[in-house]
Amino acid sequence: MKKFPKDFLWGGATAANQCEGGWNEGGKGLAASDVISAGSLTQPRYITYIDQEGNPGKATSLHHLPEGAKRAVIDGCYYPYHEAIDFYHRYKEDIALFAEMGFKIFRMSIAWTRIFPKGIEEEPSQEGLAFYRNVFLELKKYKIEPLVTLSHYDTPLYLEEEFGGWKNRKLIALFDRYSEVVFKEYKGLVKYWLTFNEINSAVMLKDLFPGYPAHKVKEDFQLLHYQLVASARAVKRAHEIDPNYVVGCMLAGGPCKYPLTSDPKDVILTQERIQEATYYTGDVMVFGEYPYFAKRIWEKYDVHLDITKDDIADLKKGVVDIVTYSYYSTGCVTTHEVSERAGGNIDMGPKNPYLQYSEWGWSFDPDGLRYSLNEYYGRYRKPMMIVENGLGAIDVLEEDGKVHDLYRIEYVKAHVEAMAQALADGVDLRAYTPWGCIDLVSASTGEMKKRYGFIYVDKDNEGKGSLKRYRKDSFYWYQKCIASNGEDLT
Ligand code: BGP
Repeated sequence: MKKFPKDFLWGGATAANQCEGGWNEGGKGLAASDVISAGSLTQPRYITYIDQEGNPGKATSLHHLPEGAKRAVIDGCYYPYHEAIDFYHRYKEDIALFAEMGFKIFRMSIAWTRIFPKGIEEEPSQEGLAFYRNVFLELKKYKIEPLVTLSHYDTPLYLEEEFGGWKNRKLIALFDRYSEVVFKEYKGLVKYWLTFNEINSAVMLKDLFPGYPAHKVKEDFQLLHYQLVASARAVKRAHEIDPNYVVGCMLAGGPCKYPLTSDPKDVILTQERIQEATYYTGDVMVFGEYPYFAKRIWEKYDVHLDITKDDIADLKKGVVDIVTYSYYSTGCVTTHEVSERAGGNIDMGPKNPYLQYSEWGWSFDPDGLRYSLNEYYGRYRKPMMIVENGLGAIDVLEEDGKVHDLYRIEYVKAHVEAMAQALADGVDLRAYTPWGCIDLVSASTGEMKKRYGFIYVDKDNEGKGSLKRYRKDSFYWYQKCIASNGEDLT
């Protein structure tokens, strides 16, 4: 099997809202994610609000808020992101643990609201800038490269409420100011950047929620367009500020859909779904223009994009340097009737009879990683990074402080082997940052018990616990994997 390149970047990934906490500290403004409650596999997370009469209420993201209601933090509701795992105060301890595992790279995001609390200020918050500077300096101490996402499901709440979020073209300019500030501020401390986390997920809601309204589908394509322009502008600006900056797109999943049957109708539908969900977005970011099949998609959903000449020029100029994506599992597509559906944060379609599924219904498919790496690389021919991957599972902290997470070791091992195979295939793969390298709050369910980490954090779904960190068995396994550059996987 092909060896990993000598300078392969092993590490782990997190996002500000899911791990930092300190939601109202250091001058931070409210993010849209700060008003989302906890949920579970069976119970959705709610957005909380105060209505016109001042009464508190809650609604799922699919429902309209009552006329005049404003999203807000309400009494008596538990918000898992408010404290999360308190990385805000414990980052030194956590980074020391990452260093102990041998990390070469650490993926994290900047909370826009720490830099511009509402998103509209003229001047950035010095306190917010100082926080990330200190985190980067701490990483530097251990020679760990930061890989920084500018926007990881974390838009300032003010922009959502007053501007309608990314449905409004004005956000492009505001994002431009934010990205310019951080690119200038952290020059010399950061080399690798990602613009929007899982940017293509914006147009995947229609597949995930049956009955998703047609007007929302149109809105989603429009807001994705504004994000694509904002992303392209950020790439251009990054290169102007520092030609050494390496900026990537970050896509949700890969072309990871299989036809459920060999019925050509299933094959065609699978191809269409991959084009819609993945290549529609990826092609813009890599080739600088919408793909040939975009017109078909716009016609299908009756989308009339607000797209200007300047947008077209910006997209052309802001093509990414690297292609990165999150990979957890694969899905199936069929035109036939099926009963059992797979789980996931994006539509995974019917269950695949050849795969095993986690407690949250996500499939275990390391071959899909090799397959998707080849598919992406074959199309884009840019250096690749796997910036999320992992198994969300329930762990048991034993009385002696140990966590025997063999299932996680097996999952990661199989995916490391798949990456080695993709390297042998000739894919130019540069980095691997498994998701939630330290336990953090689940994005889909808001739970703590859905854990991904090599480091256990003592905290439960209700927010109780000492927040103490423990090394799981997988911690030592990954340490050995990194030390041997992916050769010792025992
Ligand atoms: C991705 C998100 C992450 C992360 C991950 C795992 O879609 O980029 O933020 O949370 O999925 O999902 P979950 O936390 O729902 O298990």
